[in-house]
Amino acid sequence: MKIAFVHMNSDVNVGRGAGYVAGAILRAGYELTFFDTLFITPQALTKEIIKNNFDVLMVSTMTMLFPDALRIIREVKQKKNIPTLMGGIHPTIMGSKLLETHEEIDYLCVGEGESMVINFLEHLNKDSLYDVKNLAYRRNNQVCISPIDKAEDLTKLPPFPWHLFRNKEIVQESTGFLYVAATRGCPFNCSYCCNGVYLKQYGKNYLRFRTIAEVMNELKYLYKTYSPSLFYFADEMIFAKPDYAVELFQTIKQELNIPYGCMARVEYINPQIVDVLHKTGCNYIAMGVESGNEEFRRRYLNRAMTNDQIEKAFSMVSKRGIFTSSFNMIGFPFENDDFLTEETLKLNQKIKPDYAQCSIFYPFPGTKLYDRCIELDLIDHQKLTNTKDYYIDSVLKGVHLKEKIQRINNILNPQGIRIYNAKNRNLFRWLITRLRNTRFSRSITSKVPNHLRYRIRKLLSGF
Ligand code: B12
Ligand code: SF4
Repeated sequence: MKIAFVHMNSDVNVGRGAGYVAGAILRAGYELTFFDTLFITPQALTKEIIKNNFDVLMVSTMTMLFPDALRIIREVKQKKNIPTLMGGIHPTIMGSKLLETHEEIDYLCVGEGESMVINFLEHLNKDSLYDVKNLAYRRNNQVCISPIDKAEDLTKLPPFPWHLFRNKEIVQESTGFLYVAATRGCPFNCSYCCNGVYLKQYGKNYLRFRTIAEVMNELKYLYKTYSPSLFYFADEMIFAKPDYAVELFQTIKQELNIPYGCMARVEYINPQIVDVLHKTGCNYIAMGVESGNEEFRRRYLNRAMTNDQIEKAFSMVSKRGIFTSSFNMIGFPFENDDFLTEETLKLNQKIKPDYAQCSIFYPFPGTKLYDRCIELDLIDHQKLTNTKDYYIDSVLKGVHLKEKIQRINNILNPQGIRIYNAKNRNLFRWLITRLRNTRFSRSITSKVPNHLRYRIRKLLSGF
């Protein structure tokens, strides 16, 4: 069976979910052609699919790229009626509703796809197809959903098919970062994040950890093949089991000794963890602030950390010379959004991250804040259909944030986007260490007061 697999993509990044599902198909011995929409126009893609006589069309998509995914499926279906299966976070959160409104989609994968897709291919065109778990389908003009399977056993995942992606997607050109993942899931349920959908589907079992040996094998292969300057753990919550994170980072130090970065919630940052991060080569940490107003965060974003915790976490990390980045959001569906933004600015000015990232609230279906937007009829559906990322403007009715986000970005990052470059930084660190150890520089630095020394280090750490 010949499968056309389309990864809907809008950024130079490896699609982790699409990759694992494609990897499972390849491991099972099927013929698969992988298309990444970043590198092929919808017209050329449709042509290729028709020309090559594929038996099945599979598409992986996020919410913002769903309209484009639908267009591709529709075009293919008009010319050749092959079965279509759509998977990814969007079908997962929308469930059977998508089949009710879009007749060009035949099947949906609702939830994780590695086991499901193999069962699907084995049972396609048979009556037993309806026993396949995580499947939404039509039968006798009715839309049905089969039961959800248990969460994937991460020790049984297929090898990640890095070869399906281009080198420029694998290692970010501007930073030298290579995104990897050691875990799946997050125990929290922020009101704007889709993680809650997975929690509802799978319960606590959704949070899983790959074995450290497997992660290390992958990192060694990646290091040898792509020589990134930093491995970035884009895991939702790698610190959910702090002992696991500590062991992983120590093993990276012992066996590879190359810099790494990760995302963290401030609640997990304490002196012991920071010490481990510093000693094991953590060079970059991104932590969520989202809103500077503690009460708003707790009541409406379901994020219970205090401002004091945020301040302490950023201070502990940056004192160790680790590059810090904060995640922030504006354009919340509440009347006091301008006030909230001011609070967010104030908090960022206190914590002084090396870089402050700011996005505009986007209502993802399946989240609490989406429900609020629907209830109050706040969404401009035209804007929603045309929005492909959440840095440009709001999708709420009558809300225009283009100028505001520019202003905020200028205030938050007066030096512009400070691209972290691990290669330059390592060279720089090496030079500094060398210079610091000469008798001349020791005699000079001993005369510099402590608070100034910290400032200079902070200034230099951006390079
Ligand atoms: C890591 C991550 C990133 C990384 C890497 C993204 C990537 N391409 O893998 C980075 C930082 C680059 C990133 C960027 C963005 N991200 Co992001 N990201 C995540 C995060 C934290 C984990 C995603 C992940 O790897 N999950 C694990 C994989 C294995 O799960 P999965 O992708 O769902 O795939 C499984 C199933 O869906 C299914 N499946 C997937 N495809 C297919 C296809 C078929 C045929 C089948 C059968 C099954 C199937 O099987 C997979 C394996 O089990 C999630 C949070 C979350 N809780 O999911 C957000 C999340 C996916 N990101 C989100 C967003 C919005 C973005 C951006 C658009 C942000 C922006 N720039 O504006 C960009 C878009 C990037 C792009 N490629 O276009 C949203 C998406 C919301 C939505 N409903 O679409 C999420 C859910 C966070 C949130 N806000 O709630 N992201
Ligand atoms: S901590 Fe991050 S990944 Fe977890 S629910 Fe909140 S926003 Fe989503």
